[in-house]
Amino acid sequence: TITLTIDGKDISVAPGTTVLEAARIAGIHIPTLCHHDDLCSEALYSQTSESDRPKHEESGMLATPSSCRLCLVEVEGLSKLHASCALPVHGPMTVRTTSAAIRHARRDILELMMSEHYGDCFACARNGTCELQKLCEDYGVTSERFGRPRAPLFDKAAPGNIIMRDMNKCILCRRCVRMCALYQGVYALTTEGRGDHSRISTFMGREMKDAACINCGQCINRCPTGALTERDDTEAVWQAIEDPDKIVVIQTAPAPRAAIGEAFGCEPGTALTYQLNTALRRIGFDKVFDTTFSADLTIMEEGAELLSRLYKGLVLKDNAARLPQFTSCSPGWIKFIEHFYPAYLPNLSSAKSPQQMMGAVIKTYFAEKNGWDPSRIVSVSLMPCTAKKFEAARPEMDSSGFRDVDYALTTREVARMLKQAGIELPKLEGSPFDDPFGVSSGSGVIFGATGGVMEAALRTVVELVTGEKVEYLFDKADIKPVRGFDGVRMAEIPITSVGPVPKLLAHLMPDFDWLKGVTLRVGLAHGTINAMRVLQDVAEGGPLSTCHFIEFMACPGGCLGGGGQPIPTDREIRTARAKALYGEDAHDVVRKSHENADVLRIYREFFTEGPLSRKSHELLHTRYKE
Ligand code: HC1
Repeated sequence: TITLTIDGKDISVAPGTTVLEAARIAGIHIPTLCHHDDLCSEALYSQTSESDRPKHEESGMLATPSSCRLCLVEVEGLSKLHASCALPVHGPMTVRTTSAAIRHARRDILELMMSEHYGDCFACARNGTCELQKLCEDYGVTSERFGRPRAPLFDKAAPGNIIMRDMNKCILCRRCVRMCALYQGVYALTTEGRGDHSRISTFMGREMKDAACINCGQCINRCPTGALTERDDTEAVWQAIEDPDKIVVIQTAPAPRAAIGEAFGCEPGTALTYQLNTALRRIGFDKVFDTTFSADLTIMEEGAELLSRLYKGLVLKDNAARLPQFTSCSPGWIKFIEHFYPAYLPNLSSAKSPQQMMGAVIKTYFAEKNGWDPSRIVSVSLMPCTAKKFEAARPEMDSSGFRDVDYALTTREVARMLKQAGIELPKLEGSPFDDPFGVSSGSGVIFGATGGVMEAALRTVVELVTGEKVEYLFDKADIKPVRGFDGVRMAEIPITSVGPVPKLLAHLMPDFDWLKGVTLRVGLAHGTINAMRVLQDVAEGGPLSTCHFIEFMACPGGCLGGGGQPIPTDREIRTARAKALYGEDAHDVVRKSHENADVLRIYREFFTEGPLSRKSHELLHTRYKE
């Protein structure tokens, strides 16, 4: 290691560490708009594969682009100011991060940025969370020394996009480009032009809706300004709430409950599940349902599908039953496989996502139970995800004769609605979810973290097959081998004994004897660049090709790191949110999907022929085409 001194503090770092990173390690803040903790060299080292590294190094993608120049520092013995993100530590150095010259230079840079920044801060979705706005405030940028554009320089995104780009607010930091390439492997965004003519664009300058974008929103979550935002659906939802003829219901996904507090000043990882219910009723929703109920329903259908595929493949030798089965609840992942790996579409579970399953049973089972006309119901979802807007609008998602979900709102949009209503969320009393979708299991809650869907599926499948409590194999039903944040993971669960086939699955197979002695192999990937690695491994007959079931989540960390979550989101924040979800699971009375009383009731009252029956196929399953 090398020891350097920053602002009088000695710090030992590995050679090659940048001065900016060394300062961060020492807890010394240096302002920057192009660096992001998810895109620092350490994070990227674990994120990029060895084979990809030379390609990324050559394109300069791995290094902070050093484009904003705000991280200027003074180094003893060197005459000028230096951008600390581009200054590697190669020997003992003495660095100052603050001085009159540094402050003036930073203010000059901010004033120059503002001279090209067209946009009304008050009308911007990032007002209050904009990093540029914050720095202008910190550095006293109050004048328009170099002027301001009086008219937009670029057109705004056309209607129809889910990811909205406003290049009038772009500061060319390239966080979005690097995130899309290095974490998602999608390359929907690129930098075009040189020097003064540089701009962030897409292939052939297409609108995002026409580019090979998966709508994951990871670019939005890294953007320092309002140049990237999601389509705002809040006004349409307010209108529905105001309409006396409409019954407006909302379902809340697992991940937002562990994150929405951040928008109200809470520490990351503060779970506000029940306060959120109270708040949503207060702003006018008629019913608040728990998406974790339909996550449990998904596990019943997807678990039954896995057993059915295994039976057809291993016993009936039916090659049409494609293995490994892939999870299908992450809409960014679905779009990724549709765009880039369509040959693997038959591997996708046909189960709709919990969002869509909930939508389908709201407008059928729930409407029937209450004697309500489904055309009067407006079904809204609170999701951590921008791609859920795309999923809700997919043409496949209306098998009940109505759209399963009418509006998918992100965590940020709902936080904004609550603020517009003057609600101080953390101060509210909690209240329960509404019947008949109010019971959740811990399994449904952990869906929001990478590995959660797999853990939920294993708790149920292992118990249904063996007839024994999964606790025999895993202490407290915590299936730790599938947890964690490694980008690609694998785990094995041996089936040493089998029980009789439960009544709910009796129409699918006569017995489980064929499973005795089988070792269930499962895989996991989060961030679509890791999904790509898994698919390549499967294609090449590598270890993951021997898996029976693989969970894929488009966003780093799973839904808790979704592109619709509060900004900022980084590794530390994802870890805190995961802790909150696993904490809620650990304290839940019901922790397994097949023990959820509301799920068992819907199979008694509505899907009476069980999972994978004609009716469940019609409402709870779908097919994705090339
Ligand atoms: Fe997710 Fe899912 S967990 S996809 O990550 O399967 O968005 O939170 O709601 O649908 O339950 C997202 C989260 C979410 C669905 C569930």
